[in-house]
Amino acid sequence: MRISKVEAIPYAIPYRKPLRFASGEVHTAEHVLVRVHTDEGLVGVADAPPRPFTYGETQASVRAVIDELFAPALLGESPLARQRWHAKLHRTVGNPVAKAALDIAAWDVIGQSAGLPVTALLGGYTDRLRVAHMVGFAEPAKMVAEARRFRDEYGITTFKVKVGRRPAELDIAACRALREGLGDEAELYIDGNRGWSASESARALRMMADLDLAFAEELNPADDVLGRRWLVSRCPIPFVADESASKPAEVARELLGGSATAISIKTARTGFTDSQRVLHLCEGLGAEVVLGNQIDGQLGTAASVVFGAAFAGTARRAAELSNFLDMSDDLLTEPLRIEGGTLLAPSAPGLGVVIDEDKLAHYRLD
Ligand code: MUC
Ligand code: MG
Repeated sequence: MRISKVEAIPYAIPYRKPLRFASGEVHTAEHVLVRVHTDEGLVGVADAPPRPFTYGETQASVRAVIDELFAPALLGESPLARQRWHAKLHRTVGNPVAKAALDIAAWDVIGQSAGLPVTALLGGYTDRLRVAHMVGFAEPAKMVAEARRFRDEYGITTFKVKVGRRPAELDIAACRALREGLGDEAELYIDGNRGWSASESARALRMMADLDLAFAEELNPADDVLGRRWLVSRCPIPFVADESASKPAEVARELLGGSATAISIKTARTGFTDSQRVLHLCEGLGAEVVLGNQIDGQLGTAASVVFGAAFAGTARRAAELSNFLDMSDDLLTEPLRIEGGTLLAPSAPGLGVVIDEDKLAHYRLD
């Protein structure tokens, strides 16, 4: 079986409600649907959600790098020869989201050809994950109302709160309101998306010391490695690297250098192959992992749950899988459903999802 065609299809679906955070805001899912075809007629799919403010990739750049550089490298290769074609892709240092989507789409093909769900092929640990919801910037009362709605409608009790505004009192008030509004049983953690300096972060953590936060994620600039090491040395809770550890080598650097104690794994940037490498590094180095969200739609969320359910390390805690619920529409024929605070991994072969061709025709931009 050989890869015979690779498609990179740009599409746009508006959000009902934008997500705002310290490094940017997202109003429309301007993503790229990636399809890997084989000479045996199988088609694997994956979503590439460009995040210009994080990795510098845009919808146009994802499409161009796939069409001009990565697709030619994959054509004629066996989808199974992952280490072979990964070696070609990784000659390019950047473009993580484009590479990850190709990896996931190839795994979809592999699963379909084996007649097995990819989650079983990867590890088969469980069939579901507990869900955490990411709450973006708003007035504290609105943030509490949103979290309560997700708790009451979907059974979600873990919330990641976006912080990193100035003055930090804005975020401290929001976190306090969430703790008071949700009670002790809710699990809360914060993500600064690099918005504060190391000393501002330390001060904010001190002022929130009574809020029982589970984690703090990427509070200061990703390049401020020494500042983060200083911060981590006085942080009483696990400190999650997200943007500062977007690939396996950076994960090793951050953990061994003492500038992170936990890692966010995002399949949208490390696919399945490199997400496994990240997970195994974390297991070896004794770091917890959080299955993160890159503001994914349903297709990206399906990939996250397929990966996360495969391993004990990623299934241990609630995974960020719910922000697709804020999109006005999506591309799958069978919508993902969060019930009782959990999301099931699709059980059909491959990724187990089917693209609705009418919706794709409606939302595609090419
Ligand atoms: C997160 O964890 O930071 C916001 C920006 C991005 O790339 O992902 C989201 C969530
Ligand atoms: Mg983050």
